Amino acid sequence: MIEVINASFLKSCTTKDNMIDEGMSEIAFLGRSNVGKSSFINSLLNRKNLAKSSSTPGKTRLINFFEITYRKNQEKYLCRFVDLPGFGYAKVSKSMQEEWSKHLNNFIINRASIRVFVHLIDARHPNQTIDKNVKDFLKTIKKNDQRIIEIFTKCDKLNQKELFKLKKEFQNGIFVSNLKQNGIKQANEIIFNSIFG
Ligand SMILES: Nc1nc2c(ncn2[C@@H]2O[C@H](COP(=O)(O)OP(=O)(O)OP(=O)(O)O)[C@@H](O)[C@H]2O)c(=O)[nH]1
Ligand SMILES: [Mg+2]
Repeated sequence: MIEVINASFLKSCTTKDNMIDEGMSEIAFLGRSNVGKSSFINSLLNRKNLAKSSSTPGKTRLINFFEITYRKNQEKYLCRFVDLPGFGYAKVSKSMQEEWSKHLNNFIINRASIRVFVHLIDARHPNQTIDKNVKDFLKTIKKNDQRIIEIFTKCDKLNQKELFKLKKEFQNGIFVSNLKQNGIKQANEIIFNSIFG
C-alpha cells in the first residue's frame, strides 16, 4: 500500500528568479485555470488546503513547490509536487498572459527534474483547443525519462452515461472527483509508480 506520510510547503517561485534547486524528482501539475489542480494536490496529500484552492480562477500565480514523503512497505520515498499557475486565465491582460506562458513554457521545457507531467482536464469539457495544444506541447517537449498522465477532474458533475462515454474516449485517463474523493487512491499509485516503480 502507498501512503503519503508527510507533506509540506517548500517555496513559491517566479519563473525568472529565486528558483529552487533541481535536486529531487518532481511531479508538475498543469491545466486550465480553475480545473482543480490545487484541489487535486490536496486530495492526493489528504490535506485540506495545503495548496491554496479557490473558486476564483487565477488563484495560483506562482510556481509552488511541496515536499512529499510517500511510504511503501516500510520504505520512505521523497519527491516534490509542483503546482503551476493555470493557463487561460482571462482576467489578466493579453500581454501579461503571453509573458506568463512564455516563462512557464521555458520552465517546463528546461526543468530536467520533472519526471511526470500531470495534465488536468475538466471532465465536462474534454476536447477544448487549449487542452489539445497543451497535450501536443507536452508530447513535443517530453524527454525519454518523463511521463504524461491525463487526469479528468470534476467527474462528480457527470452522470453515469457521460462518465462511461468519457472513459471510452480516453482509455488511458484517470477519472477523479476532489469533491467525492473518487479515483484519488488510483491516481496516487500511478504517480508513485511512474517515479519509483
Ligand atoms: N465539483 C467539483 N469541484 C471541484 C473539483 N475540484 C475542484 N473543484 C472546485 O473548482 C474550483 C477551483 O479549484 P482549484 O483547485 O482552486 O483550481 P486550480 O486549477 O488550482 O485553479 P488556479 O489556481 O486558478 O489555476 C474550486 O471552487 C474547487 O472547489 C471536483 O473534483 N469537483
Ligand atoms: Mg491553483
